[in-house]
This record gives sequence, C-alpha cells and structure tokens, in this order.
Amino acid sequence: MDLNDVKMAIERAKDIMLVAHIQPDGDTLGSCFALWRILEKMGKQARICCDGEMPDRYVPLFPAGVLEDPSSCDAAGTLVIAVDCADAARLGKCHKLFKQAAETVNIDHHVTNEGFAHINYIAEASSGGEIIFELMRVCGVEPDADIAKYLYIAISTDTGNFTYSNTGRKSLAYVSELVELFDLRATADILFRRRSLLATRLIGRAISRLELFSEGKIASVTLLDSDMKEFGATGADCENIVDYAREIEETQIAVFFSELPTGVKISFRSKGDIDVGAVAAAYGGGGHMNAAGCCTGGKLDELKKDVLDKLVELV
Ligand SMILES: [Mn+2]
Repeated sequence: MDLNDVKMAIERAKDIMLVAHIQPDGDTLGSCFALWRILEKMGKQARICCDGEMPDRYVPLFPAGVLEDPSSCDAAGTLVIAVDCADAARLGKCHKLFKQAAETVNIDHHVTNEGFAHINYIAEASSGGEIIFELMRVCGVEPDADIAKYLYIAISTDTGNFTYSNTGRKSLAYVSELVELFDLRATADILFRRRSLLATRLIGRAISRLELFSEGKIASVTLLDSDMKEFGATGADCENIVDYAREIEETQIAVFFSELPTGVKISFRSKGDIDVGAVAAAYGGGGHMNAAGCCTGGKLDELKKDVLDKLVELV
C-alpha cells in the first residue's frame, strides 16, 4: 500500500469522514484538520469525528464546531479515514463509523499498528502530520495558511517542539516549506509558551512533593486527592508534570503519581536505554521505552512502594 492507494480511495469517495483518536492530541487534531482542508481543495466534502472533546489549549488554534461527536454521525456509504490511531481501540466510539463505512483507510506512524482498515498506510515518520504532508504532495495540493498551521501543530507537538529523537530531516524540511505561510510565532506561543494558572499551581504543588531515590537517579512527584480537590483540578490539568522531575540533571527515571477519581494515574519517563514501558505494562498500561503510563486501582502509598521497588531495580 502506498499513498497513491489512499489518493485513489479519496478520488472514488463521495462523502468522507476523518477520525481522530480518543484523548486527542496535537498530532491527530492537526493531521485531521490539515487533511480536511486538503480534501476541500480536492473538491471533497469531509467531516471530522472524535470520541472526546478538544483539549482547551488547542481550542484557539482550530475553527469551532468542526470536530463532531460520533453519536451525531452516520458513516453509511462513506469513506472513513483514521489518522494517528495506533490500534482500533484508539477509535473509541468512532469504531461504529468504521463498521458502517463503505471503505476504510488507516493512516498512521506507529509501527505497531496492525492495520485495522481496508487500506492501511503505516509508515515510519515523526508524526501523522509528516505523512499528511506527503499525502498532500501526492494529491497535488498546494498548502495554504490553514494547512500549513495545522501540519505545523501536528509535527511540532509529536516531536516535542523538535527536541525528541524522532526529529529528523523530514520533519524539519517539511516545516521549513510551510513556515512562510502562517504565523509560527503566534502558534508556537499557544502550543509551547503558555499554561493556565491552575496548571501552574499544580506544578508547584507536585514539585513540593518531590522525593528522590537511589541517590537521586529516581525522582518522583505526586499530587494527592486532597490537592486535586483544593484546586478543583482534573487529570487533564496535570499534563506533562512528570517532565519537571525528568528534567533534573541527575534523574534517570521520573515518575508522577496522581490520585484521580478513576484510580491512581502513574506517568513514567526515563533516559537512555532504561525501559519504563515494561513497568507501565505490569500495571495494565503502555507506551514506549522512555515514556509510558498507566492508571490502576489500589492505595497510593502501597502502590508507590510497589512501583519504586520495581524502578530501583532498573538504575
Ligand atoms: Mn502521533
């Protein structure tokens, strides 16, 4: 399967529905919105569907009312395209659209993707956005300001603002081709240089609970149920707090515990070849070698001891 197969599926489709994954991130949103505009330029009407609301910080970057809830969508007779969905479970309630569809396409950059659609295009790439850029080229569409901004959002967020190891020649080259079409500074400001007051207060509280183990090679930060209630916060307000522990020079493994109504959420980060993905998997979670997470039942204190016993073995 190559991008020409995807292009041909688009050309023969009448109506198209794009699916972003559950707990949508910058890559799935940026990729879907870019593809939505690319399709429009090809004379195709598309809708975007997602099981989950757009996170607050992305709201100023995308037009309102375009992202639709699957309950209000019917995909009978349409072409449904999943973007950045590593497996069928990531479709969430949009899975029903896949069942209704006349034809399905799966565009993704997670190499573990097993191919749950009729046409699967799984490529090694930094982001879904990188693939959508290439699809845009294959379809002969010229980027405009919106497409450029959306692709930048996708590529920049999935590469950690061009700092992760997946940052490469392609991600930088593609963005360099887009950079004059949109306001990078204003977009980057929203994505990377601002946070809510609430999130700032939570970072402060979490860092005040910093604990070190194994001569500082393991750093843990924690938010208690009482912290969450005091600030009126939810799990969504705690994004990336684990990074404050990871960024400590001596840290080899960072772990963030948060007590949520759904259970204790644990986020892991590691440096080098330390595999925290396996630890997260032991608690029913998942992720990658250097970044993983899980959500599990049990009492925080007991869980913490159990997790740290496992982590101490790794450093
Ligand atoms: Mn992605």
